[in-house]
Amino acid sequence: MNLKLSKSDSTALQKLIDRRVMARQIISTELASEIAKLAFNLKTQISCLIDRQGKVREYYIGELNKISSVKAQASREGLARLAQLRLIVVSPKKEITKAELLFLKRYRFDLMLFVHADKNTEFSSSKGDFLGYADYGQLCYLISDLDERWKIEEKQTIREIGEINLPELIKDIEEDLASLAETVKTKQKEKAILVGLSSKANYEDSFSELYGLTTTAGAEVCEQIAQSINKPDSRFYVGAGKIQEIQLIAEDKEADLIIFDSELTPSQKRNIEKEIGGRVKVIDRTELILDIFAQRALSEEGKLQVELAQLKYMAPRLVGKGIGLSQLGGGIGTRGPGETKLEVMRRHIKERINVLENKVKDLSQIRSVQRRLRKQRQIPLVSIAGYTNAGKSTLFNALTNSHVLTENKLFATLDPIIREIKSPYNFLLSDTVGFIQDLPTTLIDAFKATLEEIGEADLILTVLDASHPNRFEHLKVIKFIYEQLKVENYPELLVLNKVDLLSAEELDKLKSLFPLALCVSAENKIGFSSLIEEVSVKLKLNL
Ligand SMILES: Nc1nc2c(ncn2[C@@H]2O[C@H](COP(=O)(O)OP(=O)(O)OP(=O)(O)O)[C@@H](O)[C@H]2O)c(=O)[nH]1
Ligand SMILES: [Mg+2]
Repeated sequence: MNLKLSKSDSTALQKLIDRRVMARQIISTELASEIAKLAFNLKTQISCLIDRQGKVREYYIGELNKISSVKAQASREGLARLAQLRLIVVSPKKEITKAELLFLKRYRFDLMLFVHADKNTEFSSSKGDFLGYADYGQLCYLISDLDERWKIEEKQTIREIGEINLPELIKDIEEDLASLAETVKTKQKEKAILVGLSSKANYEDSFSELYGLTTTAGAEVCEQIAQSINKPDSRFYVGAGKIQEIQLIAEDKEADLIIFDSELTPSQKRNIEKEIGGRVKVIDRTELILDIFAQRALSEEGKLQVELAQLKYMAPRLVGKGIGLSQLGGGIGTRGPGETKLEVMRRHIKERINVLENKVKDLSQIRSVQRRLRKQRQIPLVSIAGYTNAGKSTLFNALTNSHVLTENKLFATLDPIIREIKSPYNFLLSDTVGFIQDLPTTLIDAFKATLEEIGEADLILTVLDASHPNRFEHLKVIKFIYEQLKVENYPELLVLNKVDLLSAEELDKLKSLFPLALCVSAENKIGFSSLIEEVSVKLKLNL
């Protein structure tokens, strides 16, 4: 800030340094009016921090934009703790701004006092209590109400404020906040802000899918932010200005997580964390998917594969960092079967990746032996594949009388399962992990052993949720992943599921688009006999 200080102003400013007020007083009327006079004359805002002993620690001239001397104190555990400092904002402007209230929250000041600096005042004069330039004061402090978060008291004259018993007030505030810390401890869900670019191809679908992924992972979405720039910014993914905005929103909404709708490059992630980091975690779509997988992996094999995928994702992002990942705290993006192992440094991670890769190779071998045995028995294998949440497991359960978990959530199934179907034609049916657009390549890699199952099939049943608004997109993604798994030329049957949710008209339209497809409702067991018949015919032809 470039202020042209007159000699007398600068002497006045000098005199303010190292001032004290009584420890039991928020501010003395003298100090308040001295600062107010200066603020009024300079037409600028002057703020200061006073500690609990009453010593003025620091002054800030101009709008507050950074308080570098104080560490933000916003960990959830520290909710009842205050900064032991009060913030006094003396300004010619009439009202407190949101930005200042956010400072109160971010640094958890004991309280904030806003003093209106004015000469020809109506407020305090009308009360017969005008002290030079300090017109009225307004107290603000944090409260336990989760929706309000702070209380702004009615305007008071500075003399009235000077008479408040500060230690008692702080005690009341701390007691109130302690109750909040208890509430928050029992409140489990993390709050997430989703960030995407509206220039991304079909970004709305991608966004709504990200929403589904977020809730599946167990967080709640508190805000969605889309920016329209042509291509991702190489430094921050979104524009630099947008990052500031996101930070403010995150603070305002008390978000725990910011989730980016694409995979971030290692440097983008580092830059964003530098700007926004601290209390909020920054993760991308890939990490979110990895987290869901980590939560869902039950079998040894599944856990192994998830850990491998997580490590492979993290390895390049640890370059030069060398910090324990445990420092990120718990929750989405940090969970995983290998959580304790994730604390080892880069070098160890590399070693671990090697070990895991070998184990996965072993698994592949075991699976291929099993497959060979199956082949010897001459029982054909039919693999169910398709987009996540299409109803694959529901179909599997209905056909095999099993009870694999089915859920209206993404990635309910992770571990492959195979059952035999005896009548009328003997074959094996397998259910496995679903697909999703932008399925992280690290995951495809790590889940090779699982997905190879599809590659061994004599017939693939591609299950499509025919009622989904993005069904055609889903089909494209499925084909794309088939290509990656090199199974695109395999014998295949398209199964249009959830037809119970379609109108007769829509169903006819789909039937004419896909004349060879089988229409079923896995949930209502509709269309099964033609499905089984068609499977039998195909298998006989292929064997
Ligand atoms: N209305 C209707 N809902 C269905 C039908 N089939 C499955 N569902 C529902 O769709 C949701 C997903 O079913 P799942 O069988 O878990 O889907 P999935 O393809 O195995 O999903 P992931 O394992 O997560 O990849 C569940 O809520 C099912 O109840 C159907 O034919 N009609
Ligand atoms: Mg499933």
